[in-house]
Amino acid sequence: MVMTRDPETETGDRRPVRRGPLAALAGVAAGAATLGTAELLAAVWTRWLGSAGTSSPLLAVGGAFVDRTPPWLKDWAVATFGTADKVALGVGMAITLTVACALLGVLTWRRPTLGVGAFAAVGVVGLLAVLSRPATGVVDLVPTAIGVVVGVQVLRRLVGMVAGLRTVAAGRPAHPAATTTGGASRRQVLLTTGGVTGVGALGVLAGQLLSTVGQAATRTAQAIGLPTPVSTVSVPDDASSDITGHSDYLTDNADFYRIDTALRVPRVDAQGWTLRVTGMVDEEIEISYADLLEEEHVEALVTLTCVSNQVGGDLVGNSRWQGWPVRELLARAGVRPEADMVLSRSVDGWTAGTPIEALTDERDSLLAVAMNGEPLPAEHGYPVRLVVPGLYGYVSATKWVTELKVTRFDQDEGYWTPRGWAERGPIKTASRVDVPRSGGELAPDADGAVTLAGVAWAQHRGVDRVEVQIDDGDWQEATLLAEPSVDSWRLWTYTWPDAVPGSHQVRVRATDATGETQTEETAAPAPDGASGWHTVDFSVA
Ligand SMILES: Nc1nc2c(c(=O)[nH]1)N[C@H]1C(S)=C(S)[C@@H](COP(=O)(O)O)O[C@H]1N2
Ligand SMILES: [Mo]
Repeated sequence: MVMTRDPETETGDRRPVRRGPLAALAGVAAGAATLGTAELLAAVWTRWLGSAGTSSPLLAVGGAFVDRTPPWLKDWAVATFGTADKVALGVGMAITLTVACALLGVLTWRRPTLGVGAFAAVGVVGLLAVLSRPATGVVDLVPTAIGVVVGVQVLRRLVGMVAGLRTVAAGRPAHPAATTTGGASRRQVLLTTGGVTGVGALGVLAGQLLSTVGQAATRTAQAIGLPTPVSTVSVPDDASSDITGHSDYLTDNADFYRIDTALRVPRVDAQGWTLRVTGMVDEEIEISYADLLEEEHVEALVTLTCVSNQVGGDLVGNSRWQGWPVRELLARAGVRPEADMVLSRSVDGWTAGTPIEALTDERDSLLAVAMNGEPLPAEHGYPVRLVVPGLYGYVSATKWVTELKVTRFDQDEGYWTPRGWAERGPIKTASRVDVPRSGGELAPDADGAVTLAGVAWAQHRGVDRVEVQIDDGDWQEATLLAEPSVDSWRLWTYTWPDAVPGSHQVRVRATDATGETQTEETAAPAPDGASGWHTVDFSVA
C-alpha cells in the first residue's frame, strides 16, 4: 500500500521550528565538508605528489599544538593517557572542532556575513598551521584552501536552507540569510546536514587511511638485507626469570613503548634517505642507507628510558640494537674542538641536543638500523635512529634521523629544552616492582614464601645492588639476575621466606656501580626525570 503524505504535516511544521539547533548542525556539516575535502586532497598530495610537508590541516593543527604544549600539560597527558596521548589529542580536537563549527553555524544564521567571515578565519588559522610545519611549501596549502572554499559554500547554502525553512506561521518576514524562497522542510534540512556531515567524515577517514595504509616502509631493508655485525651480543638465559608478570630482559618490539611528537608515523623511504653531518666539522658529509649498511655494524644491549617516565612507570624498554657506531661517522667528518653538542634532526623537524662526548667516547652510541634482529619498525625510527646509552630519549634517541649538526650548547638547543626540560638528560638510577602489581595478591608456596620481582636501571653505570623493604622491616638485598650489559636494565627477585598473610607494602631502591643509591626524594618528571622509591601495596593470601 502506498501512503501519500501531506508535505505540510510530515515535518511537524505545525510546531514552530527551532532554527538554532539546525543552524548548529549546518555549521558542523560545513566543518565536515571542509575537512573531508582537505584531508582527501592532502592524502593525494602526500601519497601521489610525494609532498614531504604536512598538507593535512588536522595533522598541522595537531602538530602545531603539540609543539606548543607546556611541560605541565605534557606531563599530565603522558601520566593520564600514557602512549595513548595521541588518541586523546585526536578526541580532544574532534570535540573542540565540533563545538566550534556548531557555534559558527548559529552565528552564521544570526549574522550571515560575520559567521561566514569567522568560519573563513578559522580556515586561515588552519592554513597558518600548515605553513608552520617543517618541510612545508606553498603547494601544501592547496588542500586546506580548497577545503575552506567548499566549506564556506556549504555553510552558506545550509544556513540559507535553515533560514528559509517553512513555518506554520505563514507570512513571516523572510530571514536575511534565506536563499530559497520555496522553503525546505525541517526533515529535508536534517537529511541534508546529516548527509553532508557523513560524507565529510568519510572523507576525513579515507584521507587518513590513504596516507598511511599500504606503505611497506621496511621494504628496502628486507630487500637489501641487514649486514652481519662484526661484534654480536648474547643474552644469557639467567638474565630473565620465569616469574609470571616479571619483565623479560629483552622487550618485544611490538611491546616497546613509543613516545614522539609525530601525529602520523613518518614513512621514510630508505632508498631516498640520507644522513648529513654538518656544522663544526672539517668536512660536511652525507651518507645513504646503502652506504650505512656497508659499514661495520655492531650489536649492543641498551635500555631506553623516557624522561616522562613516572616512578614505577613503563616508558622504558630494553632491546638488542644493531648499527654503526656514531663516533666513526663523526670521526670521518672531523669534529672541531670547539664543538660540545650534536643536534640531531629527524625527518619531521624534531631535534635532540646530545653532549658530544656521549657520541664520541667508547660507549655503544649507534646509528641503529635494527631492533632485536629486525629492521627498525616505522614507529621506532625506520630506517635509522640514534641510540645512546645513559641518556634519556629526549636528548639522544632521534628516530628517522636525517642530520647530525655538530654545534655548541650555547648556540643550539634540542626540541624539548625551550619547552621546560633540562638541557642535559642523564638517566637517573631507578628501580621498579613488577611482581606484585599494585593491589595484587601473592600466594605463598609450600614453605610459606612469596617471591617478588622487578627491574632496575642505571644505564652506562650498571646496577650493583637492589634492596627491598617490606612494611617497616629492614632493607633486604634482592637477588640480581645476570647483567649482560651495563647499558641495560637488570632484573631482580626477592623471596620473602615467611610471608605473613594480610596487607603489606613493599619499597625498592637500587644502587649503581659507582656506589650511589637512588634517592628517596620524590621529583616529578619535569625538568630532568622522576625520582623516588617505587612503592606497591599488596597482600599475601
Ligand atoms: N623524531 C623523533 N625522535 C624521537 C622523539 C620524537 O618526538 N621525534 N622522541 C624521543 C623520546 S622523548 C623518546 S623517550 C624516545 C622513545 O623512543 P621509542 O619511541 O622508540 O621508544 O624517542 C626519542 N626520539
Ligand atoms: Mo621521552
